[in-house]
Amino acid sequence: MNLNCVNILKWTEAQLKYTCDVSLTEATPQELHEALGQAVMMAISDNWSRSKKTRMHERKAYYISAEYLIGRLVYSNLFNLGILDEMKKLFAERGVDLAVLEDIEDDALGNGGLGRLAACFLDSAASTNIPLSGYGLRYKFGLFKQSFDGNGSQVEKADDWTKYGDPWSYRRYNHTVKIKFPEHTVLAVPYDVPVIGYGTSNVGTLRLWQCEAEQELDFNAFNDQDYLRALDAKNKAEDITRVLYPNDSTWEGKRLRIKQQYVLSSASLQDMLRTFKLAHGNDLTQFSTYYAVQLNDTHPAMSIPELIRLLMQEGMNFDQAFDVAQKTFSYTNHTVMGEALEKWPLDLMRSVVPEIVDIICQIDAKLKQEHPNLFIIRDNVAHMANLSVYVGSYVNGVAEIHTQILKDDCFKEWYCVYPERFQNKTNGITPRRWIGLCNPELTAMVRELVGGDFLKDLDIIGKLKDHINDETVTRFNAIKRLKKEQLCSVVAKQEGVMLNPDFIFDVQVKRLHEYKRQLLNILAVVDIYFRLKEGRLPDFHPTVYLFGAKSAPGYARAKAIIRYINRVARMINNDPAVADKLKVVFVQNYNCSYAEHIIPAADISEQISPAGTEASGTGNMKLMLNGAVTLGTLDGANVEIAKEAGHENEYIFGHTVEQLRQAEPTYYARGIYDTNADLRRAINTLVDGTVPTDDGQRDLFHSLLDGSGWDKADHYFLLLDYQSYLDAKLQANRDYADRLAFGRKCLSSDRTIRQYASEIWHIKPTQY
Ligand code: 26Q
Repeated sequence: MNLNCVNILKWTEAQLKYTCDVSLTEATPQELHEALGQAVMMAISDNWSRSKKTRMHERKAYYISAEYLIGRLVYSNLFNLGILDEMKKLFAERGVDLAVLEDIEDDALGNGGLGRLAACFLDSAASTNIPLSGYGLRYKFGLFKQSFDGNGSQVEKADDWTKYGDPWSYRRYNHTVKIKFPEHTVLAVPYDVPVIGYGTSNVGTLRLWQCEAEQELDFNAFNDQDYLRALDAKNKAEDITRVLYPNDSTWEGKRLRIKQQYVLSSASLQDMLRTFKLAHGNDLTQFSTYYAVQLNDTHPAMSIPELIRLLMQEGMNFDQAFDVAQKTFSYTNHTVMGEALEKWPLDLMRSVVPEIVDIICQIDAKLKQEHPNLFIIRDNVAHMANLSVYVGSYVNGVAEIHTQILKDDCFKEWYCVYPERFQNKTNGITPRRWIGLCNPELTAMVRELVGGDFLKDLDIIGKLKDHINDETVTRFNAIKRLKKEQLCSVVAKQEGVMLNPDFIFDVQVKRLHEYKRQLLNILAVVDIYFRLKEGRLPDFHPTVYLFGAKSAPGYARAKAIIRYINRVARMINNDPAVADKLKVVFVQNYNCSYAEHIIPAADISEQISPAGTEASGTGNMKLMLNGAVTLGTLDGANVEIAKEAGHENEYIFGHTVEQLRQAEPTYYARGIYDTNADLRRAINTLVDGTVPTDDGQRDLFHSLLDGSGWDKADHYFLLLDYQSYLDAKLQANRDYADRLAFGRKCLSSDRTIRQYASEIWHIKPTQY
């Protein structure tokens, strides 16, 4: 895109003058962000409207997702426009360091992997000219902000991300739609966020819905001096999109969550029907000819009955509407864990969306007629995943091994009946944010070595292997060292912990969950600590073990793991005997922006879930792209990474899916505890007072060794995989030397989105 940076600077200055009456150098970071954002929005407006118009009559795809974890937009937008460096220079000449925008908060409208994937997909679609738009919810509060108290406990604070404004969206009140519930009708007001592609003039759109009341103020109540009641309707409507649910692994049957999902579904489909009629007229049987809709997990699955309802309202009969819905929708599954699958009690659902329940019942009746062994409704509970497989064209998993498990286990009966519907689409990441933006130093080096723009075609990074020699290894190490220094100053500022950039940086960053086994990692660190003190690890290369993770606020065990890691960190960091060998740090409020500092500095990437539990993982890809070696199990996308990466970049340990299946029936965790003295000593610190602990760690101890209630001991096989994990961890530590660690093949979301476009949505890129 040919943008005039000088104009953007001038517009920024003008905005600052007439909205805040300040000059460039007087402006706060927030004022500067607001003004610069508005200037960029002006600069792209022509391209944005041209992109929309050109596509009006074409077949398009829509991504419906309850979450978009887009992170901070200001740098990535300037980067994708190709003007980040020039704008930095221009501002610097005027005495303003654009680094002050590091204070600007992330857009954290998502929990983790699934939400970040949605954001990567939008970036990739825009950058590869694939006609894809996103629909989502504009939560007033995004994912909570995390800090740790003196106890090492997680403390949550509301994330009021728009408090200084939001320059990256336009409110489009004229496209507001109404959403009906039995007790009230609310407005869904769209906010449009431009999705700026890299190396293209194409601008995509993310449309986020915000709930508002039809009548903000009840004047009768107001006149009666009943001020609370006067605002009742306003609050009740705004409550729906007030806050993002902070769970990412256990499903909770909450009324408000149904309301959110229904607003997302109904508003998006009403909007699509409106644009369909504008472009193609009133013959809605043609809807699926022009629109393909991807459901990001089952969170938007009510879209299926809602489309059927809307089409019937327009005069179609059930069978016709069913047929259109089936051709329109496809569903992506992101988990194999039963407790995460959405199962709505019909009574609860009926009290919120009665007409939707009626339609689900009709769909279920049709299914049971065709296939008596399959079900959507059972025991008065609606299984949203089954609904999505039945009324959809395709269902996909997010890594090869995950898709195989869907076929073999989760949807076995469905796969027998509809084998042609099942596909794999291995996740990917956008190389723009995850190397171009966060690691400009490494980007410059790779560009020079492989020639051509690997940010547009990540496959050419494979050419790097022809360039591994003493000189490139030295350059790579200098860059890694620089990124560690940069991270050290961030960590010093944010956490008050001093780290040494000469240490190995061993990193585990992802949501906190038992299955992700942060506890396995820290137990091994405790073991290493004791061994170091005994002088049993003479050639140990000094290492920082860095953790970043948020726990769902109601997930007691995950919170107990956080407290334990923090207390272990305090013990180790205060022990002068290991000061030159070992540091542990758990950073607060791990989010997209923190990731952009941590990932380029990592040497070792911990991907240690038991085989068969992590659907894909995407952090694994980001770390590999920045030259970290993977310490991981054969789980999720690790399997595909391992196949391609070259064994020098991979430390694989632990049981495979097959081996776990075999071991499970007779697995006895306590047997391992009894025979492995080092492991026993580490586990005992959960209860023996070496580390200050509480009932939470006592519960962890028993969950590992005894199980509780119906839960088996060591559900996630920490003890079973322990020895091979420790061996691999120490091997990686010993091997650490000067080398250029680089996956030969990296997984780009450009490739993923191309595969969705051609194999699921049947759409082609459109050039401008
Ligand atoms: C559901 C109902 C009620 C409240 C919350 C939820 C909910 C919200 C978010 C359930 C799950 C999530 C998020 C899941 C998620 O992030 N899964 C991850 O998706 C990534 C992208 O495919 C994969 O790489 C990860 O393996 C997977 O864990």
